[in-house]
Amino acid sequence: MVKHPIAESEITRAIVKYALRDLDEYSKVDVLIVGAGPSGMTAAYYLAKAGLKTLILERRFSFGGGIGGAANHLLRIVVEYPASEILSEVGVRLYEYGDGLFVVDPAEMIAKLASRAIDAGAKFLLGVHVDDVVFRDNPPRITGVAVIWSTVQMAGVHTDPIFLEAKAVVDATGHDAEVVAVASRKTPELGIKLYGEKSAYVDAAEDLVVKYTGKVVDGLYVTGMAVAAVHGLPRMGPIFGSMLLSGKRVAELIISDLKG
Ligand code: 48H
Repeated sequence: MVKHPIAESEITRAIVKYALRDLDEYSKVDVLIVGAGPSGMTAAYYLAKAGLKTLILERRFSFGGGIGGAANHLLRIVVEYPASEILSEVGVRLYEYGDGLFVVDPAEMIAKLASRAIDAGAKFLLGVHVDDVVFRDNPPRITGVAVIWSTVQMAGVHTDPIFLEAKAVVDATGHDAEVVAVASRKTPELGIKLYGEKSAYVDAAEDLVVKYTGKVVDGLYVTGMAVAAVHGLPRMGPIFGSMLLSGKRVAELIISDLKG
């Protein structure tokens, strides 16, 4: 039973109580993923499923990254075998086209990847922009990220960030590899080099992105399109198999590094 009249101040107190509890609880996690696109959400699903405390930070107020824009606004995307198995696992319906290619509804893919990651235990924070990393030397490594609210970042006003710590940070920010880029630019002693994404070559890109998925420096891993940016690999357009396989691969590597 709702107690009437509902006091405005109680709504505020309820929000503050749980929002601050979240920041307290998730200020230090096992794995912190930046970006809730296909690779980040797939990684979050497998990491959380393996029992790792997993936080995913997304600067928009929505999930999905590049999935929703689909193929030049034609509202379908393509996934090939065996990445299609990942979508089957999370309950996304596949429409067989032939030659191992499947057509997928992007809205269904966004909803089901996000919901399965959350059900597995991953925590999403939306509207959070990652603008820097936290590092240590001797040995050089990444130990966390600096965040500000996206609205503050968009307003162009300066505020100092807050810091979140993690045993592993995953750059799943897509084409610009924003986390690796800032680490490389601001902390050259980490020895990180960005080669920049190449033009389209679908068949090569799909294999190479998965192959090069992994650790960039201790504590920092890369998945999805950010792999192409870091390692100078071709793009692949609206076929999403490598994004899913890369998310799964980065999760497997981190699970092995953290749990042995
Ligand atoms: C917080 C951030 C920040 C930040 C970015 O672009 P995405 O969908 O990334 P992937 O790699 O999982 O998938 C790429 C795919 O969508 C794609 O673009 C393909 C396959 N292109 C091929 C081609 O040839 O063009 O998602 C990245 C997410 C987005 O939601 C961003 O808003 C978010 O990361 N993000 N979040 N802090 N600094 N930077």
